[in-house]
Amino acid sequence: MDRRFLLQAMGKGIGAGLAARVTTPFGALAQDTVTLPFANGERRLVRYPGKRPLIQLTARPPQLETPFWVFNESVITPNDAFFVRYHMADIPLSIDPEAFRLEIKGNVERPLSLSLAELEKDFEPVEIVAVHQCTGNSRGFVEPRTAGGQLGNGAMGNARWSGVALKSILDKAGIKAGSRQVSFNGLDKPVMPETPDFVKALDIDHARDGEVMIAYAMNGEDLPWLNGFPIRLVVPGYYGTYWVKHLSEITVLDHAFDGYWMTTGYRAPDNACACVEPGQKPRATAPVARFKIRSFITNLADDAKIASAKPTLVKGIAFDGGYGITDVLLSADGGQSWREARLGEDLGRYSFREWQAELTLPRGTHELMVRAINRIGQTQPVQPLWNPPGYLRNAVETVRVHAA
Ligand SMILES: Nc1nc2c(c(=O)[nH]1)N[C@H]1C(S)=C(S)[C@@H](COP(=O)(O)O)O[C@H]1N2
Ligand SMILES: [Mo]
Repeated sequence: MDRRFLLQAMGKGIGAGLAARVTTPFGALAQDTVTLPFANGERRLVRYPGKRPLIQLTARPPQLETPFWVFNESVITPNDAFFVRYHMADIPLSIDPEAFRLEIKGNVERPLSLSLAELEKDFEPVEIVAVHQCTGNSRGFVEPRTAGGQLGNGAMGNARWSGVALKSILDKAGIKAGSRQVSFNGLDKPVMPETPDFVKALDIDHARDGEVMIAYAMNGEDLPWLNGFPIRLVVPGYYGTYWVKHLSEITVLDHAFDGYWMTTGYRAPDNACACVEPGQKPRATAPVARFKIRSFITNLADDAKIASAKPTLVKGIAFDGGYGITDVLLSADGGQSWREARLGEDLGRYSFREWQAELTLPRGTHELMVRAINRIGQTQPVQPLWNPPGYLRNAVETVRVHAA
């Protein structure tokens, strides 16, 4: 791939956005927009370099959401369909892979400056299938509504990530005693000097748990530009805010990192449900952490027409914070009775888990509900939970179908 060419294309793509025509399993879209099922849900479908037409939330910075039908096509989300989220409009438009260096510094014995070639050759490669999901995924459905990107359910995806364990790199640098956190910075920058740079931090034990990784490939290819080329942090089971893109600086700290994106941004109520009564303020907050458990029906959209009195295939996906999905349950009677779905192939406890079932329904309109259960007994609430930033949505999902 010729990076410089890509960059020129990016320069043109940003802001301008190439509108596109797409065909979906739910019918051809004759126009260049989709309407997400909530107020002010109309969005353009826009094609960025390296991406198929995706749902555009903002142009500066680029924020793109995956059309939901993509999740019905494969358990792995294709790179060109994967969602994109940035906070800073000054995203890198030129990276020379030869000159690129990852710096490891701070409270370490031996500061390192690693080239991409060294990352790939000097450390043992690791691989994991893991869901990546924005903390604000599905915010558009939150009632009462909250400020922030009004996303449908497409700010998530599942990929096979290849790279090196962060632990191997930290071991090579030699963490000094008394280290508490590790911070991560990427090449993107704020446009205004007042805006705090996007920097995230993990506790030292989490950073060296052997699972957190620095990925240089996604689904067997270079990371797409907009997903963090040439390397990004992958924090399995944790909300996407920690998955720093275009990762260029790792700093070991002997104190808790006090940057805006840890102390103010991406915090949720510090209680068991990470929720408060709608409209209330939490007494205390904590940085968001592991994914709440979720499950979705992917092959039937709202108002789908199905045949009555004979089996209809219902299929979808489930995932959680990494404990592992043990059951997926479906209800067609408002949650009074639930029947078990069959789970598909197990690609690891951080992956989407496919499931399917056949339901035979009488004539009429039915609300199909899906919920998942994981190894530690977590499941979704039927009534959605609420918090001021509209984070962590995981209510039981419902799809209305008409059987005739
Ligand atoms: N450098 C950088 N990394 C970042 C961000 C960012 O703004 N800049 N946003 C974070 C957030 S909130 C999310 S949800 C994910 C989005 O990753 P994606 O664009 O690959 O889907 O990146 C994370 N890493
Ligand atoms: Mo996010």
